[in-house]
Amino acid sequence: MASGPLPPGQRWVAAPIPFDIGPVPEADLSRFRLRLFGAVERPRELSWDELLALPQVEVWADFHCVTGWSVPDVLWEGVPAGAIVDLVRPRPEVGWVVAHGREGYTTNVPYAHFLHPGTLLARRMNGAPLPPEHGYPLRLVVPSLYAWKSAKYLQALEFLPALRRGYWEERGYHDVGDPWREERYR
Ligand SMILES: Nc1nc2c(c(=O)[nH]1)N[C@H]1C(S)=C(S)[C@@H](COP(=O)(O)O)O[C@H]1N2
Ligand SMILES: [Mo]
Repeated sequence: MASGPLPPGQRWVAAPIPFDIGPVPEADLSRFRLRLFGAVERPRELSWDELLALPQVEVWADFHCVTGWSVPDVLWEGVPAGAIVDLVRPRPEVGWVVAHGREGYTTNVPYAHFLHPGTLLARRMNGAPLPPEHGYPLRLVVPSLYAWKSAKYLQALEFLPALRRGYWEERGYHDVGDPWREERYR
């Protein structure tokens, strides 16, 4: 629950600053689908109710944006990434996960970070449903990496053997993005 130390080159702020490549997309839980596909044994498409039936966790984590701000002690609640792994069974050659946002955003996450115990598919933030501008109804949260890897408006996770760059990575952001190593750009 306590905030960790501040990664190099960061400063604390009170709340995350919404950052989007486009307008916040509309959301309708009755039509929600999360597509899980790629190099997996069992591709799946989950409805909102099916997502709620999976294991749920609470994760307290600091949130580090590559532009220099960090938010201490964000409480996230949702489905641990490990439950998704158990469900779809990624093939042994998987090395990357590409997260897709509904508005077209993508980001590539190293599979090793996806497997970190703190990584989750978050439905709630600080005790309430995700606010629209923070990813409603679902976002990936990867606390071990800079915030751009935490894709909002999550609609699909794609498991891949080789690196395929996402939106910011194609534009020069780091493929991994570890804040402790200051992996901002490449
Ligand atoms: N779908 C989607 N997810 C996204 C983005 C985006 O534009 N679209 N921006 C990323 C970036 S660059 C950052 S810094 C964080 C910001 O999270 P926040 O908007 O909740 O503060 O979201 C990340 N996730
Ligand atoms: Mo960002």
